[in-house]
Amino acid sequence: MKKKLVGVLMCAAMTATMLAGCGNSSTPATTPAEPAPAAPAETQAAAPAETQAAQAEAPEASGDVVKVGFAQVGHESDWRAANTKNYQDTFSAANGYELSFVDCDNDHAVQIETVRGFIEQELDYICIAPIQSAGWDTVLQEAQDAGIPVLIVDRAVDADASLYTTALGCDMIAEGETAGNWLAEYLDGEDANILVIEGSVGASATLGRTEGFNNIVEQNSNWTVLDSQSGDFTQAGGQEVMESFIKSYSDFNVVVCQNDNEAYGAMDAMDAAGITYGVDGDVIIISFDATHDGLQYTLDGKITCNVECNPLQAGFAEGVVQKLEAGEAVDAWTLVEDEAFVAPGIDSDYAVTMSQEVLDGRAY
Ligand code: GZL
Ligand code: ZN
Repeated sequence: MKKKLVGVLMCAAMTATMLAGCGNSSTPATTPAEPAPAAPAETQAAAPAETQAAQAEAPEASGDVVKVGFAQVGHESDWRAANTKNYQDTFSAANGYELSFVDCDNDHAVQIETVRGFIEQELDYICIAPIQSAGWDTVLQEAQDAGIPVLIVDRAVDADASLYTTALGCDMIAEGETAGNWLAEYLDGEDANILVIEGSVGASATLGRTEGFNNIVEQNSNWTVLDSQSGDFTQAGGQEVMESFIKSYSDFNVVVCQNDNEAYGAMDAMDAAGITYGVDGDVIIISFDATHDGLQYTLDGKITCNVECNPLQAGFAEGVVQKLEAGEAVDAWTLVEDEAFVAPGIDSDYAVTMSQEVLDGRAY
């Protein structure tokens, strides 16, 4: 089961240093702050081999304020907005931080330069949610040479684990396999003609979900993936790709959307084309993220299966910072656990059946 981060309502005046970035998100006036959870429990070995990260040099105490830079992917989805808010709530002035937050607008070059800017400012810690997995070795080496601990958060980088202090996030391959395993359970031997709306090109979330789902496709000889194109994790992208799919294919019965915003766009496109979907429709929609609106559509039976990826990850990042501040070693990898949800009336070994109570109990 997903670890529950018990939210403690602590309204705190929020100030944060915002650096010019394409889409700076506003800093909420007062928001409930998530307490840092207890240090992440020993986690199952995942992506990089489980090794105790080299104990990074705890930075010179910069007074009592800890300066943290966060190079965020962008503002492409509801999931991203929840993730951003969680970091701003956690690394707040009230909690003893000065957060330099930059929205890198899904632009890898901007993100690399943002990290270089953090290095020049000699921040105490740098968090990076990498837009893409490739192209990180050089700037990670620069941060290491500058003695600044780097936390790779949410998504993964395709770089040697010795180049950063720790990584944390969900297991995207497992998410893709959960979607596939649920589909096999639900179809119960029926044929599947599948269209996939992928996430942003080169993002580990895209690569992992695609790999995981295809692992299950390979186990089902009567399944065909008709096409797979990137919708860039946006609603507009999902609609555009679905519109092009509808022009090219007429015999599909499954659409896999690699996040909720793409699913909303795909539903708009199918509505316009008179194609029915959901538990009472012709097309099964599988989505990822399980954001509030995504789960509302799942509760309504429009999205049949929604695989969660928990955006409330800042507490884990703060746990790492606190341990480093105390001079303690940190885990090289922290898995953020998640689960899956299915429409009412569906029993599954792989997912929780949605109800209003489940929706009301969600933290985001
Ligand atoms: C997943 C995250 C993905 C979400 C999308 O951890 O990186 O990026 O699934 C977001 O909604 O755009
Ligand atoms: Zn933008």
